[in-house]
Amino acid sequence: MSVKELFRCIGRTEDEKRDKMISKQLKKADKREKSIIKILLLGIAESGKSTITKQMKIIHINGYSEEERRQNVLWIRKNLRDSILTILGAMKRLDIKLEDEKLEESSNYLLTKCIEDSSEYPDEFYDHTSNLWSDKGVLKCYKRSAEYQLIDCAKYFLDKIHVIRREDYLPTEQDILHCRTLTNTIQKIEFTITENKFKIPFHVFDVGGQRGERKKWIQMFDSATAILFVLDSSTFDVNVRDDFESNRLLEATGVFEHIWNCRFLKDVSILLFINKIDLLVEKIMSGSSSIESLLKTVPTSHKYYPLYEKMYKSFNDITDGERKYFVDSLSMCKTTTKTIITKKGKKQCIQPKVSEEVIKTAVFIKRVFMEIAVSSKKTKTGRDLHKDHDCQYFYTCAVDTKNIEKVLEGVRSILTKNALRKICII
Ligand SMILES: Nc1nc2c(ncn2[C@@H]2O[C@H](COP(=O)(O)OP(=O)(O)O)[C@@H](O)[C@H]2O)c(=O)[nH]1
Ligand SMILES: [Mg+2]
Repeated sequence: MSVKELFRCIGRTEDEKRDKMISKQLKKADKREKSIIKILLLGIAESGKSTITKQMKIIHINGYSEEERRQNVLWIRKNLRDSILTILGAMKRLDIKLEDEKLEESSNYLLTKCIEDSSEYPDEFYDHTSNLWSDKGVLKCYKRSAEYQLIDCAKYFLDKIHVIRREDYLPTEQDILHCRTLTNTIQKIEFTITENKFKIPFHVFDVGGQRGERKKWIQMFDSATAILFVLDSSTFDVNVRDDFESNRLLEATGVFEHIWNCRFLKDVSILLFINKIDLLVEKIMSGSSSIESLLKTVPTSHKYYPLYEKMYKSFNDITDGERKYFVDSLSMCKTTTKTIITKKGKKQCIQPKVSEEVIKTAVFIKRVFMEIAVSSKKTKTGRDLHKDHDCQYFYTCAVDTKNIEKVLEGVRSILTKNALRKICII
């Protein structure tokens, strides 16, 4: 072999070595890419998507630093202001009077001086709000909040005015979980979970749920591993914000059906979070609303009337399994527990018994959505569109870290098994 040939040979070997290395790296990158679990949080506005993202940060990343907690102060004070202004506005519309007439001055102050967004809240603001919040008329209007649009955290923050008003107020994690902020950009959080000694990366995307924001969802569908569809179970008697014609549960049903039948998601499983079960319990137990009254307000010509009517016909007929699943999920919620003093004078946390009506309502809502998810749909070529994906449901309370921790454990185990199977590890 001539020296020239020898050099050519060495060159080829180097090229081959490099090619081999590149292909190895590409395979590794592909494996890593495939192993990423990409979760999209979808659902209509105010269903609890951002709260679930916050819980993931608390459970899987390192929670909220002092600085991050401080950044929420202004949002919380704004939540407080929005809450009292909404209630006072609704009192006028619903013609509910203040019990203490002297508080008219407080109401006028807030309705005239505090309507602009502000970063400063003077002492008078807190004094007037605090006085009004203890008025029976204001409370009566708060209890009728299904008839107007009030943020869910209203009571939580109004009960804490004395803390929130302090100059050195630093929100707790619970305060952050209750804080309502508007999501109008796509937010992403990343964390890693170790399963069978393999590090599995999770990328979670939180999007806006308002009608205008839903157009942006489709760009996220590519390479999604799972959809986490969040549904507010407590507002079956409330209309969509800015649309007094449209019921929130019906709107969520339509969005869910659209996602389930979307051809870009035909092999993406859906995890349905039937959320805000704490508020559902509170609403039904107070006797202020029922599924029966919802059915009475849905026009018989509505697309989903037959589905709702069919599910309502079996309202009293629930299985032991369905009952147990709801009761067990509720027992994981710290939020709904009550503290009692035992005969021996000790404090004890108990989960109060819920009425049959609560359980049946939770089962009714689950059945509506699962009915959509089990119905088959054929493509033009006659294939079953839903052959490669399924839907599993969980009852959740997104503001309850204990409940979400347990639910996410279940979700994680489903998803990591799928991911490891995909990259041929198990
Ligand atoms: N009580 C209660 N409040 C909740 C629950 N989930 C969410 N919220 C509150 O509902 C409001 C809207 O939640 P958010 O996560 O912003 O909804 P998103 O629009 O879907 O992102 C916030 O004030 C949350 O604290 C829940 O399970 N129980
Ligand atoms: Mg959000």
